[in-house]
Amino acid sequence: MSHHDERTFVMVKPDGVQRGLVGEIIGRLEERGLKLAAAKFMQIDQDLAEQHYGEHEDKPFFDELVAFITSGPVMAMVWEGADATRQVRQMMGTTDPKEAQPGTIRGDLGLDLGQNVIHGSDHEDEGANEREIELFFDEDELVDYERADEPWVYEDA
Ligand code: DAT
Ligand code: MG
Repeated sequence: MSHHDERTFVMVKPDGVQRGLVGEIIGRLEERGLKLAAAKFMQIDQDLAEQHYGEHEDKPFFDELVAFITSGPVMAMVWEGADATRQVRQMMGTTDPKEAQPGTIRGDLGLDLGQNVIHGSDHEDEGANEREIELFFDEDELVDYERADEPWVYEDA
């Protein structure tokens, strides 16, 4: 694995799907130079939602969070690239879109903490990216390939 093979789990949440933002979000990640490694348009069931948000099970907003993420289809994806987990988090902006910087996905596309458009693995939570990828995808669903522009994104590609 080269240094630009880090993978992270990204999901357009039900509000983003309903608002027609899937293409916009995929476009931003693609244009950055990140590489799509897997994608699944799906409906999350209760069990998967509770596992995915397990770290929040004791929070007062847990039930609301699970209800929201199961309320409609999501676009679950794996994106790959240098420092991918942290870079996607920076592109997402802070959790509350009202505090997120303009230029970020949440800062440009959202206004409500409970409907903040996108999920991305937390780079401050060691191994969260791999855990979340495993929860949503089988190993054989991850596609390994070269993007034609890689030498123009990475100097050492
Ligand atoms: P992030 O999605 O930025 O990783 P998180 O993991 O702390 O944020 O929380 C998961 C989701 O839960 C978040 O995207 C929106 C919701 N959430 C977080 N804090 C909340 C709060 N205080 N009240 C209601 N919903 C909250
Ligand atoms: Mg989180």
